[in-house]
Amino acid sequence: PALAEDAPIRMRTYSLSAISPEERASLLRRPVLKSDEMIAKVKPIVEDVRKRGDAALLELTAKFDKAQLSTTVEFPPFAAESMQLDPPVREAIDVAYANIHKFHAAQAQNSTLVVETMPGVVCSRFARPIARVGLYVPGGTAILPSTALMLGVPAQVAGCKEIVLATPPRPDGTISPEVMYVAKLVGASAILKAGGGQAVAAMAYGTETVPKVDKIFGPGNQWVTAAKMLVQNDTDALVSIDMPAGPSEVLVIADSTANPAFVAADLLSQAEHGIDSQVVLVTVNLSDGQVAAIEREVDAQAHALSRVEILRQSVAKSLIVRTASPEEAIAFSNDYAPEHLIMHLEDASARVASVQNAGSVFVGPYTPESCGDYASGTNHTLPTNGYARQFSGVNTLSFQKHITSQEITADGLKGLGPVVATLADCEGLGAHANAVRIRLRAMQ
Ligand code: HSO
Ligand code: ZN
Repeated sequence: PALAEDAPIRMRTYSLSAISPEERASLLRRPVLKSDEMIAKVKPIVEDVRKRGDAALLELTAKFDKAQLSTTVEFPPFAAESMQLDPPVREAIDVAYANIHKFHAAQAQNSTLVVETMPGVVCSRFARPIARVGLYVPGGTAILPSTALMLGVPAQVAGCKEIVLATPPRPDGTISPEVMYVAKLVGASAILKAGGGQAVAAMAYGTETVPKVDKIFGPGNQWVTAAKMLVQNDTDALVSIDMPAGPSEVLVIADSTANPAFVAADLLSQAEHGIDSQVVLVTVNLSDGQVAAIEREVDAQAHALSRVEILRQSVAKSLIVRTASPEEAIAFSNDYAPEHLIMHLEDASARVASVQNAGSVFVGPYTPESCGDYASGTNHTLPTNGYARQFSGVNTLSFQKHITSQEITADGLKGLGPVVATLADCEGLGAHANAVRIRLRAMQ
């Protein structure tokens, strides 16, 4: 139902001390994502691209993106006219690129781990880049050069040989100059002008012109997510994905030292992403008046923002949870496992130690999530939907895999061989035992 234009933009409020364990559990749950249904819907699209390749891709791009293309892929060098930017924008992208590069280069694991587990038994582990990666940069209601940076820089730093950047074209068939400029900076080897499930399918299987990739990264709408899940489960595609994605989220913890205007601004910055964005404010020992001050700020700032229509809907679905201590607030946050956690707390730095589940943490009054979204250096592709319990955000290691290796000396085998032969006998695997004993005998 349409919400009245002059209606206050406000969240629902709960007190943790006044609700049942069942109600608390329901506050932790995200709206159900119907992944089975979406996978069934996207399947014909994925199949079509797998079977008919470029022809299907061109038809689907004409249908969904209203762009009539003669070819969906562009290879470097990309035309300078396609990336003309105002100098301040270009300089801002350059600073963001440098910071993200610095932080992600520091994460690369380039040294070999070597451990002698027993005398003469040396085990090692080293990293290699995933050779071919596909990066999905969403189109939709906002252009997202920042997402191109967040996926492209770690791919570049990890040393991936082929970097295919997919993004839906504009109706005139072009890609935004900001995204094109980032594609050049990160050394993309191809631009796929397609979106949705069709782009994912093209990268998973390859087409006449689209290079097949080994791993697909990036956020996207339900179609993109469903297609990623589908191709990941197809052994013919032989492709993996970064993580399951859902609508964006932030959880903000605020005590009485928090500036209500800053808190409201942080909530709204995440709420503007889409009508399904989740924002949660967890207050610590705030009086009714202090909570009301934040609510007034949310309402006032929201009405002055360009995406007020999105905010009206996302804020209405959002929560305020009142707690009586920082421990209780952080425990709630750990159970919620937010994509982003912002701490407006007196002793915010010291409290980070008690964070168990979150995609990325923003500490203290001068650390808006916006900085991590764009340019401080951390990645903004983060686990949503509670997946911060078991997933890390995208990072340099997401673009590398590890190979283990071992080298055993003759003396080493004299020590370890009998152990292995005993275990092989115990499993009834005589050939395994034999591969050891044949050597032990030869050494006698
Ligand atoms: N907050 C988003 C990332 C983003 N913000 C892109 C602005 N541009 C991830 O949840
Ligand atoms: Zn954002």
